[in-house]
Amino acid sequence: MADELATLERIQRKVLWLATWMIHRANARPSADGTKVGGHQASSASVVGLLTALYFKALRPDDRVAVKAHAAPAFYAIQYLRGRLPRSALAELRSFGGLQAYPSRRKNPEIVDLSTGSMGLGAVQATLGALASRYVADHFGVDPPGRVIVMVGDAELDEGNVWEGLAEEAVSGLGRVLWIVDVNRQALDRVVPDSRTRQLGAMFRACGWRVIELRWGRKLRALFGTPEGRHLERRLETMPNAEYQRLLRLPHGAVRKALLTGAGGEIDATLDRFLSRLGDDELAALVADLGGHDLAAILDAVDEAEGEGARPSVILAHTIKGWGLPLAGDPLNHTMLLTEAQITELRDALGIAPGAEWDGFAPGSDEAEWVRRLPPLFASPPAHPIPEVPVETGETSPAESSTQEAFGRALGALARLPVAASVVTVSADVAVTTHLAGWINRKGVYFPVSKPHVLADLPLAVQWKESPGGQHIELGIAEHNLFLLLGALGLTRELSGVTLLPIGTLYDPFVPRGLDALYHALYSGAKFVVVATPSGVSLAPEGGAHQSVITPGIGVALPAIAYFEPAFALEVEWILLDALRGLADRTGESVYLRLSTKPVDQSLAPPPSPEYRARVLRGGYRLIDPRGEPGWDPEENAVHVFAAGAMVPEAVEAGRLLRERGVLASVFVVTSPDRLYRDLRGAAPYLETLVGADEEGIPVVSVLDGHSHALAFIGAALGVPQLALGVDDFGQSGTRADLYRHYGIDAAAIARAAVVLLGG
Ligand SMILES: Cc1ncc(C[n+]2csc(CCOP(=O)(O)OP(=O)(O)O)c2C)c(N)n1
Ligand SMILES: [Mg+2]
Repeated sequence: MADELATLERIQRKVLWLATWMIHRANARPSADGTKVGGHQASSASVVGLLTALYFKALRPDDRVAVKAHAAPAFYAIQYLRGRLPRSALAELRSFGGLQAYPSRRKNPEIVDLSTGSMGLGAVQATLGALASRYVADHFGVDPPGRVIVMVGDAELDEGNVWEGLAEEAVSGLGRVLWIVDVNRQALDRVVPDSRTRQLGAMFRACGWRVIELRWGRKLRALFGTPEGRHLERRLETMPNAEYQRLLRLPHGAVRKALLTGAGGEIDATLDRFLSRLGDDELAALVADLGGHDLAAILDAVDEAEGEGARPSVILAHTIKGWGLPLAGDPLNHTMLLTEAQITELRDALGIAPGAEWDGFAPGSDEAEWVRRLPPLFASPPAHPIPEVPVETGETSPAESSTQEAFGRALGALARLPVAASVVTVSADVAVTTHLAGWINRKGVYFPVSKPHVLADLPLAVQWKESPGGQHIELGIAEHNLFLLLGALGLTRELSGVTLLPIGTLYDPFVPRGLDALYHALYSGAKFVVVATPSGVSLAPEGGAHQSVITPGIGVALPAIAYFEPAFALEVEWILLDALRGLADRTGESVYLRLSTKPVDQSLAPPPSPEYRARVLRGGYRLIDPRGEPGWDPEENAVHVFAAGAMVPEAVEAGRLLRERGVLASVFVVTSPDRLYRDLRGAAPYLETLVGADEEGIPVVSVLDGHSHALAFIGAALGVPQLALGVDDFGQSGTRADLYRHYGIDAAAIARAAVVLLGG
């Protein structure tokens, strides 16, 4: 054991060196534009012991780790030492095409299990990943997952989404989850407030977690066991964070006095006597003896957590930010870098010969032998077969239907088909109002353990039966959790080999509420469908706070997800099936369906055809075509109206009004502003093919139930004048007609805009 620890001790020094050196060299790269490269030497150093204990001892091949984002360099050093990264990669930290500043599954899936970066998001997505893999185990009989180990900074826990995640009921039963908090009492700018550090244990306990405190190292703990040592313990335990930080920065000769003249000013004679037996250097080292740097204590804590099967565990590992570096404990060390002189001094102190800075372990050394005997780290398993997504559901629509109802029907129809086995739905307390009731009645609600179906005998429209066999996951009202769980479910293919087809529903106005989480989930590489409904002011009486205005812009701007806003029921089914097929075979992107509760006359839709279907998926089609009619003159009386989703009937009506005035309008249905826009960069933009060669110069009116700018690119793309109509203000209550009139998106407003463009 002593030998083992000595080897691990040498390994962690190597990790510390390589992490520090990597950042140092990245900042020494010649920079053409003078941009600072940066890096986090202090944040890396504080977890060197924790990472060493995991990656060189505790981890097994089925464990997945979400590494503290700002410790990426230490993580990369470890991947190198474990033979998973070439030496050349280390030198390319933060360079174009090189290693990312923060661990990124999207960019480096061979080494990064789970992406982190934006405080709190990666940690919660990883944790919900344990729920996702439990789901997969419950439904597909694959091996139960290994541990999910999540490393976070202590100030990272200030992010509210962390506690939204931990408060979710199912999380408290995830026994394979282990969080390790790097309690270095420092944030970026500030020392972490004392109350915060003190509360942490209680906060995790309140969420049902087992809390393992790794406060002090073994030397201090041994002293604390003596009657006199208890005085030192009391002094250190009650010391405010800022004062402790100061202690770490004092010259060794000043530590004793600082300990003796603490709060109250009275000298503790017993403490004085006790300290007098220690030398200055010894005392300074002693007060810095923290549990998070004590390899044996860390390994014991990880073992202790392992024994806890029923609930998640957290290790509160106290550390020093910048441990082992000259900037250790400096309250401003977050972005600090060692100077050239300090690097040289560190190199010499660690016994690294000049010229050997990038070297790994010498062949034949104890460390090299140790690494050779370690089991492999996690690697993505091969994918299991996935059921085929059908071409159609066979469902028909009534004469009037909203796109939201069409979604509910399509999902209900899917529930009867074999592909349904792979579909899992998620909602944050709006399942019924987003039309998931039919699906839930058929498939049940998922919970990792069966719950008594207490309400079974009541004549309820939705049967809420919770069991490990259910296929809908209902969360509390937290859109961050919704998107992070979709992110987790959308990565089971990569992490467990089983492809799920996750569909999440929420009210469209609350997409921005979870936007960071959605962004993170997409960045992490997950694939899923978001059905956001209802949307826009078409939700008339509900009022401003529930009417989404800015989401079309979000849909266009978000990478890795295609935004669709269909007009007719059949289009909803086509888009949904196409999205699921893309998720199943991993050839498609995630999809965001923005739907409406507005009933729409389905007889306005074109007759179904393969060509119509293909056009819907490309982003739009021409619905009304007056070319060839007598009197149609592209230079005189022709106009193009591009309308999305719920505004299509208004556009059709505007066409009728215009015709009365001798103006002939082509009405185009935009099913995906996003696809149309992105496609503009291609060699033959689809938008241009929608408009005929004989229609050059015809002006454009665009209209959608959302901010006008989402379709405002069309005129510029076609090189014609455009008036972009939409909702450019907060929503408000009223009838649909009131609101359409007020925001200038009704048929009369569309017609007026056309006349203005024609110079009328
Ligand atoms: C959402 C978000 N807000 C702000 C930041 C900028 N930021 C990066 S690190 C950091 C402080 C982190 O402190 P802590 O979690 O304690 O990490 P450590 O002390 O280990 O570096 C901040 C505010 C961020 N990365 N993400
Ligand atoms: Mg910190």
